[in-house]
Amino acid sequence: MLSTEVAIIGAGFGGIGMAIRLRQAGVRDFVVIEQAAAVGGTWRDNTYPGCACDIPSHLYSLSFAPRAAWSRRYPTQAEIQQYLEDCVDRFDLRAHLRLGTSLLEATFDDGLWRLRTDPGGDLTARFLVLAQGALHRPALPDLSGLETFRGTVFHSARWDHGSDLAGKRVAVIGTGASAIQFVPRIAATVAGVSLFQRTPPWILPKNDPATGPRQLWALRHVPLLRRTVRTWLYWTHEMRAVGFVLWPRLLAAAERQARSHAKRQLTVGGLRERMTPADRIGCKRILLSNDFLPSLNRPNVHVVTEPIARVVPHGVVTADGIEHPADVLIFATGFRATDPLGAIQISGRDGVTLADAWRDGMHARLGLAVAGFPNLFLLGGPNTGLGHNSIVFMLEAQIGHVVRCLRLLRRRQAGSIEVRVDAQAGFIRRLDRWMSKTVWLSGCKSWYLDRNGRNTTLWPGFSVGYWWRVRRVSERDYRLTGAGAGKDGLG
Ligand code: N01
Repeated sequence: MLSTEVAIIGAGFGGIGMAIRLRQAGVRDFVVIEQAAAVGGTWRDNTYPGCACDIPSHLYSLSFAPRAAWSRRYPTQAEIQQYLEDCVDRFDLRAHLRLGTSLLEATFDDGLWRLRTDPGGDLTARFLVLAQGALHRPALPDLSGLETFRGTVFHSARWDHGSDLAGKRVAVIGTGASAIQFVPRIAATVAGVSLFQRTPPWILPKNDPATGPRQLWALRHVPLLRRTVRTWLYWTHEMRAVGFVLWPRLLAAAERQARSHAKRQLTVGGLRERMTPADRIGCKRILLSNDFLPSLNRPNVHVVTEPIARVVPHGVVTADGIEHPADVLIFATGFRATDPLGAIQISGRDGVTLADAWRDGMHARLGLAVAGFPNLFLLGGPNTGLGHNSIVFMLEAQIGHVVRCLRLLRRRQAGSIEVRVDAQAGFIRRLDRWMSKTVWLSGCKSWYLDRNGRNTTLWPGFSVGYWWRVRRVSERDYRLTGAGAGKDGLG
């Protein structure tokens, strides 16, 4: 059986960032297990037309792997994917990658994680880092009659590039972050779009200028400028947390801006009413777009707000009995963010599985560690997503914490590290208290909430506050046991 010091699951921002930091800490014995054939995570999966990020490029990248040559303010999917591929080469990570390999099961036994993968058989690791993130399992609504549909069906995160949409009647379900990006791109070539909207999103303008040649030159040659831009972007985004987590009423100004954006952009009668959300801005993710609302004015685009009753062989029937003909059905219905593990079975100390521990919803101390699961770390775990700033900042803070945990173990010559039950319980109590003040619990239904209505996805505070909490590892919070047998690095 093969053995390694650290097994990282997932090769998105979290997994690649962890691998870079391990190498920089002198650890050479680690593998990155990735089910797909390439790195990139959600940015590899989402290849739909117009896919781009809504956090600026210089902030949506690893601080320890800066890149000057971003083509515009907000990175496109292709650029982010290329950036992560470049990171693999720049930090010499290729030999550590096990692409096309799925983790099926991991069991903590006798101080080691025993992993079963497909293909690849068995592997043992002292430490297991789950870095799959939350946006990798497409959510597909259970629509009656779907199996009878005769046309092409796919999810926006599994875009069927072999299917030519030109001249087709396309039904799109959902008006979230993905749909608002691809609908304007396909609207001009398809025969028609029926856009099924359950609740409308709040949309703000996207100020997305291309990077000019002089700017590019300066960013390439003046590293201090790049760092200053990043710092400026970080703090201007961070300030927005005041409205999200402390005083949602402060978001009223953003709501006014979104209303006037819609008023300017929607010219067809009745659309403004249908596109005005009833919930408070920020309760669901705020979207940025300059071209989505104008695309709804097109004569071949129809916003359908009547609930879907069923799918029939050649279309979608709404509750009012109207059939909306379709040749292609695209689900833009998001991800199973509150159930990221799927069928992967993680069994900790005493044989308890993570699915059991999370039966009433996901929880982890600081989103990083779960009591009963020694030597297991989560990146992008429960309650570490952000509504206002870059997730990459949170991932970097977590990666730093994991390296500090490994260093502590090495210093204490211990074999395993596990978060204490009381430290975890105290944290969850505080988290729920902080969460109760946030805009995300102001009454809307969103993918941030689990089936019990608990927000298990977002951090209910400032990201700098998160960084402050994870910057140190304390033995008050973690229990160290056993004798260490580490092989390399972290001296
Ligand atoms: O998914 P979503 P997404 N019947 O969950 C609707 C990141 N991301 O793929 O709002 C009918 O936002 C649902 O309706 P409602 C980003 O974090 C980022 O677009 O629940 N409709 C909603 O309209 C984002 O938040 C970027 O009422 C149904 C839509 O489907 C996250 O990924 C780009 C339905 C789902 O929207 C997910 O985005 C893309 C049903 N049964 C993604 N079920 C950027 O950085 C769901 N809906 C720009």
